[in-house]
Parts: sequence; C-alpha cells; structure tokens
Amino acid sequence: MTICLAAVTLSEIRLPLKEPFRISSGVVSERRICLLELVDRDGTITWAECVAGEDPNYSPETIDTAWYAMQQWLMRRVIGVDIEHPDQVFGILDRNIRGHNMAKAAIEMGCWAMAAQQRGISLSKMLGGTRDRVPTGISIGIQANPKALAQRARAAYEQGYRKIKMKIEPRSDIEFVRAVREELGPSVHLMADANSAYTAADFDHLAQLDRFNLIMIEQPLGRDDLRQHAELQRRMKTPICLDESITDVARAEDMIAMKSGRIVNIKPGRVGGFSIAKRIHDVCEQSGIPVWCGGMLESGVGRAHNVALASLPNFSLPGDLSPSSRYWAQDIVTPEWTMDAEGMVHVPLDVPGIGVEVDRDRIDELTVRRSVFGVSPRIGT
Ligand code: OSB
Ligand code: MG
Repeated sequence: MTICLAAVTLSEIRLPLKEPFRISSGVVSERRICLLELVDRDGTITWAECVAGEDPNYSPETIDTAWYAMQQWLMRRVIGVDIEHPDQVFGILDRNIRGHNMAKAAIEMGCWAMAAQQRGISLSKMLGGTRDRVPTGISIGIQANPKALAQRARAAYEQGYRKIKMKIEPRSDIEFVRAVREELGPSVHLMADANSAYTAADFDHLAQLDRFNLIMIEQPLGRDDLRQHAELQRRMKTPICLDESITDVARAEDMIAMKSGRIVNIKPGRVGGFSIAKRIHDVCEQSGIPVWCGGMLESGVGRAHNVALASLPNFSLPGDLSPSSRYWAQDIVTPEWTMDAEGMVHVPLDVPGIGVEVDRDRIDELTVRRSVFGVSPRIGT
C-alpha cells in the first residue's frame, strides 16, 4: 500500500481562545491555525495541523514561515510522489532543507494519518500505540496574581486533571507556585513551565522551587543551553524536563549524555513529525527517561494526532491534552475531545485514521486564506 498525494489544501482558520493564554514570552488570544487536507490519488482524505504559532516566541517558526516553507520547498517533494511508508517522509522533506520542523511535521503527520486511513486502522495503531485511554494534564497560563492562579488550579483539579502545569516567569514564580501548593495540598502532581525565561544568574532563585515538590520544571533556560541545564540540574532536586531544546533525536541523546534533564516533553510538531517523535520516545525508553506529550493549543485535528502519539507505552506521564472545551466555544471536529472524571482522554481505536470527523463547512466559514497544491477534487465544487 503506497501513499501518493494528489492534492494538499492549506487553510488558515481563526479560532478565538476562551481566554488569552500567557506564557513568559508572549500571549495569544485568537489562534491562527493552519490545517492541511490531504487527498490521495486513491481518493482517501485525511487531515493534519501545523502547530507553528502566531509569533516566533516559542520556536523560530510561525504560521507564516511554515506556510512559506510548505509552498516554496516542501509540497513539491511529496505531491504526486509514490511513498511506500510514512516513515520515509521526514527524510524526503529534510534533505538539504534545514529547520522548518513544524512545516515538515504537518506534512509528515498527514502522511501517517493517510496510511492509517488507507489501512482502515486507527492512527494510534499505525504508530504503535498500546493504550485505549491516556492521562490528561492542564497547562495554565500566567495569571494576574497567586490567588487567581490557585483558583484556576483548584478548578482544574476538581475537573479531574492528572497533572497541573503552571506557566512561570521571573516575578511570577515562587509565590505563585507556593499559592497553588498550599491550595491543593502536598500530593497533587504540580509542575512549572518557564519557556526559557531564566539564565545562569537565576540558579539560586530557581533552587527555591525545590521546596514545593514539583514533579518537574520545564525548560527553565534557553533552547541551546544544554550545558547550563546540566549545571542547574546538579543544583536542583526537582527534575528538569526539556521542551524547546529537544528538536531532534541527537538533542535527546545529548540531554541524556550530559544529564541536562530527566524527563522529555515530546511535541511531534517541534521535532519534524511522528517518525522522529517515535525515535525520541525509544531512545528515552532505553535510558529510563519518561516522556509525555506536550501541546501547542491545537484544534481538535492536532489533538487527534497528539492523542494517538500519547498512546505509545513510554508516554508514562499525563500529556497536555486538554479537552476541546478548555480552549474553544466550539471545536472543528465531531465528536469534540472530552476528558472523563478520572482525567483520561479516550483513544478512538475503533475509528480509522485520526478518529474524529472534521467539520468542513465550519472550516470554510472560518477560513481567511487558502492554498491548493496538486489537483484538488474540491475545485469547482
Ligand atoms: O511550552 O508547552 C509549552 C503552548 C504554546 C506554546 C508552548 C507551550 C504551550 C502550552 C500549551 O503549554 C499546552 C496546551 O496545548 O494545552
Ligand atoms: Mg513547554
């Protein structure tokens, strides 16, 4: 069974968040989401999402650079080309094209979804997933004051979330974490994510977080600061988890060799897709490093891809896989993503492909720009 893409349609939709999401490096109120509708020569259709943000404050990519990379260099490498297996797609896209992982990942992940759809199996099964439910955590943006954060954290805890992550930055850190720990008691799984807001000058300050028994601190330092993360890890009891730093398999191996952290947040978009995400998963598993699936405020399409990945065995910690209603008044998929009272999201193992129906009329309404590559069967309809 081979993949041969007849057409890929990029649609940019605007989707307002229920409330602004603030991290140390920026804030977003309305997502600009790039969706891919992929059509195979055999008529099979599936969907993927490019997770690049509005601004280059998390990684160098944005929706606009990803769109440009796909249009200028990447699409021509896959349209009309016979692809035996989706694990070949990253190599096809990566040859002599540096960076642009999120653009590459969007196409690569679409090909994995296509292969699953063609075989009549779930994306989870296609990727080697082993579980039918995965534990869910929430990521709470920076709030105005510690009390507001503690209230948000309590509400999340009562909804059933298995892990509560709070965004921190200098001056919104120690007292904020303390307030949440005091509100929820000693045993709730709490963590903090700094999105690279600190430097080597802050090590003593960061070490104060050790007293709150966080299950981890995510990406305290810069993306290229593996050596400094190792030094900080030697000085902190709290495990460091790397997110931005882990852009490929080699960086995960460097982290392990240098002891720059003890946990990895895997986002398939950040690493160039599922093939690399799976290899990082395997490398970490062999070294006893737990991994979990991060989020990028995806729509229900991106969520489907993340949930499938999170069903692999070494995703042993709750992922940032919040249900649709945490972000949107209305998602673009049916059924919407939900979480049960135990904080678990169900993996749609009985549905072929991504496991949810995409609401095409709604997407047409929300679309602000569109590009078609190849020959779309939708043209003229
Ligand atoms: O660092 O994990 C991050 C959102 C945008 C950019 C970076 C990050 C995040 C999140 C959101 O934490 C998690 C989610 O999708 O719920
Ligand atoms: Mg992060």
